[in-house]
Amino acid sequence: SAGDDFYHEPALAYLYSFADRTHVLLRTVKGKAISTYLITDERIEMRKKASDELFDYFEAVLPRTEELSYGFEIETGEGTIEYGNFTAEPRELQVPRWIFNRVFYQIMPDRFERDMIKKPRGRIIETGLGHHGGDLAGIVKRLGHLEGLGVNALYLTPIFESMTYHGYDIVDYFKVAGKFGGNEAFGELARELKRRDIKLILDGVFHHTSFFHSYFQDVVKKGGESRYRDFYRILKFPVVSKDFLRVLDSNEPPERKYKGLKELHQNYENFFSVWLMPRLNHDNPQVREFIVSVMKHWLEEGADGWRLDVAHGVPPELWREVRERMPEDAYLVGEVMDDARLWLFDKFHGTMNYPLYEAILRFFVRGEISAEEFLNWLELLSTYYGPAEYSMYNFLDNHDVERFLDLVGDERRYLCALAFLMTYKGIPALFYGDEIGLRGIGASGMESSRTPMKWGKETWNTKILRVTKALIRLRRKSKALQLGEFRPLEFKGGLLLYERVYQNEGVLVGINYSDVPTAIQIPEAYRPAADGVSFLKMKPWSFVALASTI
Ligand code: ARE
Repeated sequence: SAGDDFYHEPALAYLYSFADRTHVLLRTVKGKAISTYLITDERIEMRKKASDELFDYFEAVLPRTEELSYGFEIETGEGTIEYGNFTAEPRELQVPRWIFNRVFYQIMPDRFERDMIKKPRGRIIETGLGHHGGDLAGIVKRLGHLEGLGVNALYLTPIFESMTYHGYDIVDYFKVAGKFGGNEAFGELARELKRRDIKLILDGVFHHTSFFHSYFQDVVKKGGESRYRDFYRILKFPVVSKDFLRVLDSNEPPERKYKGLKELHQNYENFFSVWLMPRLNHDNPQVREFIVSVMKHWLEEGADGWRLDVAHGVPPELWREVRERMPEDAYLVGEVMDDARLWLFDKFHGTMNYPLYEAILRFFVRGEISAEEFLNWLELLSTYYGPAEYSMYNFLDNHDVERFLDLVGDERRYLCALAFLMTYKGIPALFYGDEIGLRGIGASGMESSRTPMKWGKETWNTKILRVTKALIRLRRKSKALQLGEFRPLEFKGGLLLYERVYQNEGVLVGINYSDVPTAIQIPEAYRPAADGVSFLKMKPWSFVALASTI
């Protein structure tokens, strides 16, 4: 029956409105439909958008409408089939309006800039390349650099009291770390950012706390008698052995000590077997209250949103509750490593877009997929996320992955990928140092990207800086790039050619990601922006972006 071969429901992400468009999607069993039509007052041919192993997805994009009565006509090998009869209001996601014209800049405070001379450091744990001494006053000092670059939103990795340089082991959620300048420095930073209209999101580490958080310390000391015993996922009391505590308090050199601790058994759940990071018990309503109170507090103190660490390791329902209880204009971004559908729509406004990053790696870095396959991947993600795509946090770089420039090894390739990021749907984000061509350090694995920022201009890659600035400027002034429909024109071999369209504004983007020159055809509407030519030559590893009234 039609019901088995074809599928549509008048709900996300099959029927939705975003900006000036309404989108209607239809899923068909792979290979079944030759062409499909959306039947409203008109008969509109739907575009085949993507395919996966089981299905093909078709889409019609219409001028925005508040209500739609429609059905489908499907041409198959065995004749034409009519499917569905719906009347529905396309859904629209509620997201903070301010996010769309933003370009994020991510900073790991320890590695950016140091300004205060003397700071209390307290107890520290040395890992990786250790503490470099950056602080919040250092960020304030360099806000001119951010403004010059054109970024207008900031994501800071954890700034609260902790013992490591990275700060993912929080001991006090209501105190900005002394090593970063404390609450006072935060107030100053928040004020300076507001003055410059730069939004701020903080890193919320609520999957686990530090071993040294007072709640967990209470459990370590009092065991089953602790009032915080249900804050964590304890397997057995005592949570650590006497041996563990003895090694912990010993004067052994850090490396020996932490290796020793790692080998000693622990009776609690944690983050990836890291003893320092005991996992919170998210089923406990008190833990939920705690999370909500911390998040609200820092929004009141001047933050504009949160990036939620290991969000995929926390039950999605908790994030729905959080979403309901936060102010509507707080941007909530979850760290979700793969398919994020469970965590979007009524939970996070966006997630760190790892599936997009994976597609980018396969096309731009590893050359494993052709432009055609890259497009299919993009369009599949689009069928999964629908309108949420526009509020995803998109990146080429962050503190957990190798620097993109190191991965592609060449500035032209890097800039092609950056051009894609800045002209695609979703909120683009840079990682500090990307703009100057900062390279990774020889640290192991994921910490390699955390090179201290270089402030000596003689070390900067000025081409990368210039092009990055130009791309940010283009992104910020173009509603088409922020809100517009994505229209693929030609994806072939190493060539990506597409349009972004919003109202009467269009941007044409061509990326020649190959070692041979090519030429692209310029659609009529963009010719004035291309000095009248109808073909444009493109060098190897180059891109072009033309903005025009269409
Ligand atoms: C440090 C070292 C590591 C070492 C680890 C254990 O850097 O090389 O393996 O210690 O000894 C923070 C610090 C890290 C630190 C870590 C533990 O930034 O430097 O590691 O704490 O002390 C998974 C998670 C994902 C997580 C990444 C890192 O799913 O949530 O791993 N990302 C967040 C933050 C991190 C942070 C933490 C979580 C902990 O962004 O910076 O680490 O609060 C595949 C898997 C993913 C996996 C990913 C990376 O894609 O599918 O699940 O992500 O690989 O390993």
